[in-house]
Amino acid sequence: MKPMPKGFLWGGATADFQYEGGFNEGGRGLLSHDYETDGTHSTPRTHTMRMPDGSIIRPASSFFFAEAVPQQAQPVFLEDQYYPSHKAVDFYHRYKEDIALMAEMGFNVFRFSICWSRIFPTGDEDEPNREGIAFYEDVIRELKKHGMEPLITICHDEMPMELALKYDGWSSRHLIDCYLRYCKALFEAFGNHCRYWLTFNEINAVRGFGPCGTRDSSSPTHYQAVHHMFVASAKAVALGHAMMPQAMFGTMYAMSELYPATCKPEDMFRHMQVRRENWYFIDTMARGRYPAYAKDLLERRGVAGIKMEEGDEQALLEGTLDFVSFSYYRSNTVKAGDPSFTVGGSPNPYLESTAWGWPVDPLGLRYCMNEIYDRIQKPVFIVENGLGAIDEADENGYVEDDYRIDYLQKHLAEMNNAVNIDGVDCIGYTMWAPIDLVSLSTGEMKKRYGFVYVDMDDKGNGTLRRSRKKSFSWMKRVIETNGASLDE
Ligand code: BGP
Repeated sequence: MKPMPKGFLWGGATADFQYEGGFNEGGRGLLSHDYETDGTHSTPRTHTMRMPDGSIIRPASSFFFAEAVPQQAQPVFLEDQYYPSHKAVDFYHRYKEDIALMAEMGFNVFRFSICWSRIFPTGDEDEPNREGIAFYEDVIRELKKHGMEPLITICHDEMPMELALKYDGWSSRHLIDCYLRYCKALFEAFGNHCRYWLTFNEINAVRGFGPCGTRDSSSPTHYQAVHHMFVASAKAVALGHAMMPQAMFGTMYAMSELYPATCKPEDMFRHMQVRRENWYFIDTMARGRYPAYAKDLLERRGVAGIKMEEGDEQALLEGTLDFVSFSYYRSNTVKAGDPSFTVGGSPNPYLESTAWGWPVDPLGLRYCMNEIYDRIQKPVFIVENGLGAIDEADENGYVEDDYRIDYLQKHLAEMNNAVNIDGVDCIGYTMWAPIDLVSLSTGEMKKRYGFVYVDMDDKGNGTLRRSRKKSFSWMKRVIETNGASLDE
């Protein structure tokens, strides 16, 4: 295969509450995800909350599974529950070892998210927490020492718990001010060393209490909250460009490819409508205005309109994105008359699925890159892609993960085709997640993605020892050859 263009960024991606741990160290405040249990007793994973009568409720409020959280419910920690974000896999204390492992593979970029409540413990302070800043300064220094470019996610599906409890999260415009204060602190502290920034993670997929802080996750509340996130992101981009002339901004979108179930015109039309559920986010943020179809989309969702304030439209125009970044794990299929379309969609008879039921579709990645680039005409950046699988490690922690190599080889070859044959401008690729970490949707540890095995089980038992899997040396070779070895 032809190599990828010179300067292509190769690396891995993580998120703070799945990776970092140290939840009560360094002055960190509590985060919305700190109350989520591991997923072993129920899937999806849930928050633990106490009602005034003492009863415990477990609303499913993570990611795609948003349920309403009653007004009176208060988050609580129970002794018989395990809360994975508290320790995660301890990047907080092991970042030097982990970064050295990534450097050994040849990474020249590392995507990580900053924990908002490590910088502003309640989200409402005037000044940032110096200890939190110092931790990330150390991480960035370590990355630079190894020749790696930081790619920073400012907000990965989370917020300080106080902001959810006090203001009902992003349903309040007050969050825009809190977010901008947080961004300004990051740009001041890290701006000289960091070029690539993502304002939000999977903004088109987050919903409900965990990621958005809203107790009511119904569409009118949700799309209003999203508007506040749009304005916050655009203002952050404008501020970032003013403070750091070299900086490039993206927002990250969950971009499973979407296919019509058949060539029946009704299926095609329904496919277009459902695809627009994602374009709604990218079009608005990359072009700087709501698309013409927004009105119809919102009406079909029962949303009478978005409340805008003076200056919002101007802010959207002045803070458009420099590139479009996205996660790609799978594709979905949609057919007319399927009102229950969520992330699962209709089955696709042509594809095999992972142990967690995610259809594996490498060509869909090439399709998706072309689709975005054709429409938006800005560089794309693949910032998440990988295979969650059950790994069996030997006594040395070695895993023969040929299935992971197979998945990545096929996806990376299609990425290479999209660039070298189709002409898509792609900045880089960060694989999810180079070191095993906690699953976002299920809270499990056994759903592993890494090139590096971490000795820990679903309940946090284990030595946390890191060991290289077979895929580690395979990826090293891919990076050494800048992608030319993908057809070996
Ligand atoms: C993305 C999230 C990540 C990550 C990944 C894999 O949607 O941005 O945080 O976890 O999905 O998902 P999971 O961990 O549920 O397997």
